[in-house]
Amino acid sequence: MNVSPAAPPAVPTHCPYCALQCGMGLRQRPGGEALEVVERPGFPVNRGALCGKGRTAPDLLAPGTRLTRPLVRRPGRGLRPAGWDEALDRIAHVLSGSRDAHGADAVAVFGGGCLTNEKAYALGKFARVVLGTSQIDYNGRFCMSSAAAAHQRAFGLDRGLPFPLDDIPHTGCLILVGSNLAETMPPALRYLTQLRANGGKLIVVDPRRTRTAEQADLHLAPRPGTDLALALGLLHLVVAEGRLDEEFIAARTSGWPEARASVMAHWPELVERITGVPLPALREAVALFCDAPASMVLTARGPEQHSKGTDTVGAWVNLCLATGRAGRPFSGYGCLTGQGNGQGGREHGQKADQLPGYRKLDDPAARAHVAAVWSVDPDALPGPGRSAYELLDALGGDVKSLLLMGSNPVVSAPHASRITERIGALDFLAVADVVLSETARLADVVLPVTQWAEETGTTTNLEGRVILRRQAADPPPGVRSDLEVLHGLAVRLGHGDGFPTDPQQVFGELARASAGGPADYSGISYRRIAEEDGVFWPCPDAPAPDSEDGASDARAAAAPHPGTPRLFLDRFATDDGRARFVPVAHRPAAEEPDADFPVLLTTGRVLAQYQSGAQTRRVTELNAAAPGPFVQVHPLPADRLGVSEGDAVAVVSRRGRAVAPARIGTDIRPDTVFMPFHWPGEGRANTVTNPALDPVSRMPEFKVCAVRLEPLDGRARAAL
Ligand SMILES: Nc1nc2c(c(=O)[nH]1)N[C@H]1C(S)=C(S)[C@@H](COP(=O)(O)OP(=O)(O)OC[C@H]3O[C@@H](n4cnc5c(=O)[nH]c(N)nc54)[C@H](O)[C@@H]3O)O[C@H]1N2
Ligand SMILES: Nc1nc2c(c(=O)[nH]1)N[C@H]1C(S)=C(S)[C@@H](COP(=O)(O)OP(=O)(O)OC[C@H]3O[C@@H](n4cnc5c(=O)[nH]c(N)nc54)[C@H](O)[C@@H]3O)O[C@H]1N2
Ligand code: SF4
Ligand SMILES: [Mo]
Repeated sequence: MNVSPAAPPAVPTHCPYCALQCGMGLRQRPGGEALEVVERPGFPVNRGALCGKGRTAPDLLAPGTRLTRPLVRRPGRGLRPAGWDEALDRIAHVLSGSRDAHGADAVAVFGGGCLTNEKAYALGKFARVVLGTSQIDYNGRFCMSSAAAAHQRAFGLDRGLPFPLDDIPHTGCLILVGSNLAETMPPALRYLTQLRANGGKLIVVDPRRTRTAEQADLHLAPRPGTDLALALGLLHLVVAEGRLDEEFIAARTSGWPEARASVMAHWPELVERITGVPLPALREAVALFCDAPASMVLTARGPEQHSKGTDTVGAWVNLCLATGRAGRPFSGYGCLTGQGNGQGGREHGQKADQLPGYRKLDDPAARAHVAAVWSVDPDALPGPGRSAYELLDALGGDVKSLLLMGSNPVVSAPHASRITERIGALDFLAVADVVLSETARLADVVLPVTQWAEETGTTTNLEGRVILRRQAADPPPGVRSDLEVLHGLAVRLGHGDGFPTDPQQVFGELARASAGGPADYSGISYRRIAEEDGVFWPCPDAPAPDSEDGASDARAAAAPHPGTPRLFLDRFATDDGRARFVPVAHRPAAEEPDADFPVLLTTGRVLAQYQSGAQTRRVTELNAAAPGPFVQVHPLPADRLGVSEGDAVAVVSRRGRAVAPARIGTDIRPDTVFMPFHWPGEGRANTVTNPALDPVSRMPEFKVCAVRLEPLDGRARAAL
């Protein structure tokens, strides 16, 4: 009898891509080297479901797809393979030379939200302790920084969702603002389906009729860049219709009188004119939101990636506060974080103004605490540095050398031709990546690093749930982990002791550094994460708080802190425990249409590609599903231009032009075109986008700029 050997057990882990961090199992294919993905139905967030990116993620591990040897540039020529010692020696030599010649801030570090908590923590420590530079920031600045800033202002704490996704089906009405969940986090669609099955209502706010908008009871399609006016208009109607929750406002908030004044200046007819959303639809939205016993607002990049993103999110938060839809079960405001570790990546110190545990770099007590964990003098820690775009924009000026880990700004930064030129003006660029990205191609040294399935580490998903990615395969020879890279450089720069390569050891130090901070991980361990399907921060190293009736019997006192799935139910994280209304007023985008540039461009994502595409463009199945860029355009402007489906069109802004085939359909506003940003070359959307920054979050205006469309023969049709 032929008995086939039992399939090896699958290693429970998580997807390498987005912030949903879907649970998956990885196991060796029978008889083969390659890994296969199997369902992990027990993990609560996705219950086994995966999108195509998750399913095909093992393709990233294939030799030929990924880097396996360090590369070093021959002076004035191409990259050649090199040994690790040569590559690391070269980086250490040049970075210390830059520092000696031009000062510590001549060396910069740029990180990414794809890095595990351990890596993000080690990178921030490396910049401050080994390099002594203030010049560190990361791509999360381009992602959810506006929502993070608004969270801090209103609630005193920034965690993307203040409740688990599991709460969504139990709310009565959800307003989803500028999130195309159906393409950007497909397994999360089930929460919307359950919500509607339970009788709850879904409102989607998006200038395009997306696959997500198709699920909605009500779709509002505002002009890009007008969500601030929209939220103020809805709140105006709330006041006018007597729907305020005065009791909640009095008991749990501050600042309403000041906020009210600005709300009353945004009367509905004005808002209708600014946004293009008809008044009856505004009224219907208010009725759905307020008639429900509980309701939520979730924002994503649509309203956030603007030069007024922080105020816009503030306006949506105000709507929740004024109606008593925050700090209560199944109600509240949340932001759908984007990258795999977009949440944890913004907590542990790779951000320009930050120390681990979401501490502030300019807070003397925070400096003292973290300096003690790092065994350094607090006065030796540099101060806050520049934000991501400002840092990239300064390359080749006072910043001479850059170490980049986990980002591909040549494709993903706004005004990318300018940033590519600044990268070219550097004395020296070192890139650690898993693939030879467009940015790595410009480097002087490229370091091939291990990736998700080849290493262990934690990420923090969009709910604030700290989870564990486990190693499921050996890395190929020649590849080292980011932690090993930082260790190797630290040793060469005289700081060998502080940079262990074992992720669990790094996590232990991170947990201590975070103790007592807003994002307190000190009660979290790899063991607990494994046993509990993740642990929600804050989770101090302390006994469980007293039970509700105030009793604290010996057993409860001995139990560890359970973590915090739901925030703000008793108090907000501000000094007085009250949520703060912020008075905000609508203002135009940094660039409004005019005679020369009469159309609005907005940008975003498609299902099968991820971010700069550095990874997903290398996966055959995904590339077949989404092979290249396109310009989504309404038939009215297309007809006026004489453009048919598939015709190449140039999208021209004050910064440059991108060319891609037209995709014509009525699922977008006639005054707006949309481009995904996943591709380099002539179809690169970011050649065109506007780097105007939000004054608080320093978020660039990816989601709106003024353009004109030209059919490819160059005929400019300003008449559009
Ligand atoms: N397939 C895929 N999934 C991803 C990613 C990916 O690259 N590909 N990236 C991950 C990351 S890092 C992130 S940040 C998330 C992003 O997730 P999302 O925010 O869902 O993605 P986007 O496509 O950038 O933008 C969402 C929607 O905003 C709309 N929009 C544009 N301008 C405006 C506006 O002014 N107002 C409003 N209300 N809406 C507007 C767009 O039409 C778009 O449908 O996705 C994550 N998941
Ligand atoms: N026009 C426009 N531009 C945008 C946006 C938009 O909506 N419109 N969205 C913005 C947003 S929200 C984001 S998040 C950014 C993202 O844009 P990028 O910062 O470019 O993000 P990725 O493409 O994910 O690049 C990550 C790089 O790190 C590598 N990598 C992955 N894992 C690891 C690791 O563990 N270690 C190391 N060393 N490298 C690793 C990948 O191979 C890849 O090359 O794009 C922004 N740009
Ligand atoms: S939704 Fe996000 S985490 Fe889940 S499988 Fe797709 S890319 Fe991975
Ligand atoms: Mo993002």
